[in-house]
Amino acid sequence: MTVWTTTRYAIDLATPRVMGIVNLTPDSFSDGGRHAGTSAALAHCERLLKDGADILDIGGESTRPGSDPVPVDEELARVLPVLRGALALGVPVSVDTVKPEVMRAALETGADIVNDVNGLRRPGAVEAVAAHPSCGICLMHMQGEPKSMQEHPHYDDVVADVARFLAERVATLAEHGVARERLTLDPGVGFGKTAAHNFELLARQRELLALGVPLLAGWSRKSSLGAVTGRPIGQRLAASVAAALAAALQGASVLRVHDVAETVDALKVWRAAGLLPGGTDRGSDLASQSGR
Ligand code: 7PM
Repeated sequence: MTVWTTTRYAIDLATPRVMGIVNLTPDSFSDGGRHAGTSAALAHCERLLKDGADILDIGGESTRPGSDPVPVDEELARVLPVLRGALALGVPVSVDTVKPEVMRAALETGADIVNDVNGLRRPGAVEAVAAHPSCGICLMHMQGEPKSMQEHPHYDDVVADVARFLAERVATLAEHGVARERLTLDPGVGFGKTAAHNFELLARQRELLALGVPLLAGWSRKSSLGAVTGRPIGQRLAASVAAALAAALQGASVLRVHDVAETVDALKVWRAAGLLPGGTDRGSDLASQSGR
């Protein structure tokens, strides 16, 4: 049985799990000030849980494609109040950050998982998670720096390059005493990659399973989906669900999504059809249902 060991929860990855995105950008929940922003963000967390999210991922927008970094104090002020509330909701809570200071404060507050799009490469980041006895960790691949990474992405073999990078990060964490059971690996859709690179990573995603660590995939609303559908970000729901299912079919254990309800329904249908590995707790209970 595959589990993802985190601070408070051993997450059963026998079936793909859904991680709901809680994006704490100034434009998301903050019109009305900091306190109102926190309440609105927590209401969104509760919505995602009703919709069937297994994990919540809270991000203060530290590293986004094309963006400037956010100061530590600002990121802490956005993330910590929501984290405190989310930790009371009964599911594992992840914090999306690249900053060791934010990692330490989040872990001190009780965060279950550190999700780092930079793969814990900032000085002190590995030490921040290694100092914790059991927090979960998502290590993502990114080529270049957020501000410029989409200018000229280049790979000899994108899957081999991503696999080599992730293997090196797993080895570094092992040297610092972090058990493999605490990790998931993420190919980093859209982080220093063209649409062709992203789709090659999806087509060949199973090759990354050879690393022996569960995979997390984040396709939700991303520009590669716009590239194939011609649709703007607000019209990528069907494309996002399709990509999440494809990632699950290709062996991803955790799907990071905005549209939790739709993704959960889609997974239920594929699970009922035997296209995905089992799972019972939040899955369909066919025996107790009528034939409609
Ligand atoms: C603007 C551009 C806002 C991009 C937000 C984003 C991932 C992640 C993000 C991912 C993991 C988004 C991204 N993407 N963490 N954080 N994997 N592990 O689309 O793909 O949410 S931020």
